[in-house]
Amino acid sequence: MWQLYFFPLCPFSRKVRLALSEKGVGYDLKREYPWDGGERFYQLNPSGRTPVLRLEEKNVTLVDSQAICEYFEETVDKSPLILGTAVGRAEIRRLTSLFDESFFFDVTHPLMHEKMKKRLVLKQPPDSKVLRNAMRLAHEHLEYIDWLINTRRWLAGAQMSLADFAAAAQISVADYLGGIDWSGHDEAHGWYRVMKSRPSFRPLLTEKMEGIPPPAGYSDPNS
Ligand SMILES: N[C@@H](CCC(=O)N[C@@H](CS)C(=O)NCC(=O)O)C(=O)O
Repeated sequence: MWQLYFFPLCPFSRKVRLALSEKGVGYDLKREYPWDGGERFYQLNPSGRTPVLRLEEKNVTLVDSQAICEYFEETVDKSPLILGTAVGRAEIRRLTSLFDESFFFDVTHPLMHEKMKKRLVLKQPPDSKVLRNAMRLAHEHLEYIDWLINTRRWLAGAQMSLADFAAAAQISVADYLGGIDWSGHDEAHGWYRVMKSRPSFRPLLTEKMEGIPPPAGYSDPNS
């Protein structure tokens, strides 16, 4: 059985969990907080980052959410997530990396640092200026999602793809940390509600990070 080293507010672990669930791949969860520096974890991944996926009986370790998702895309036929023509697959990869990199850098990471790491590890108050800037940038990203959903059925085209899961994974962590304001973003909000109502999303929405309760409505697929 695969074992996923993760923590509840790691957006990249969420992306992997959504992809594994959509593809019907079973796994056990092992909570790992990178800042605690577990020795076994650093042996598996010297960069000290989650997610890490390990198959002990075959001595296989997979690191990096995109490498993990591509591995299962290549080895499991069910529910293709990087699909369509070569041009279509390039668009899926472009948007996946946009959310993994830009959204994470602009929105998720500053929120995680200010509201999670400072609270749990550094014991410092959050910087309201950094939080305001992250929320401003979140609006810009949501505006882009509004535009995408106005022009196509799913983020990267006619079919649901890894781009939708990568984006929803980032947004779900930002939402947990109170960084998402949907006002003025009806299209993006409608798309996110659909993502939230998928069976693959349910376990993520009911999971809590110790010491940080989510806001009201976070786990409700209709809100
Ligand atoms: N590109 C990597 C990024 C992984 C990453 O940045 N993980 C964060 C958690 S969300 C981490 O473990 N950071 C180390 C730390 O916070 O000390 C992926 O897609 O898996």
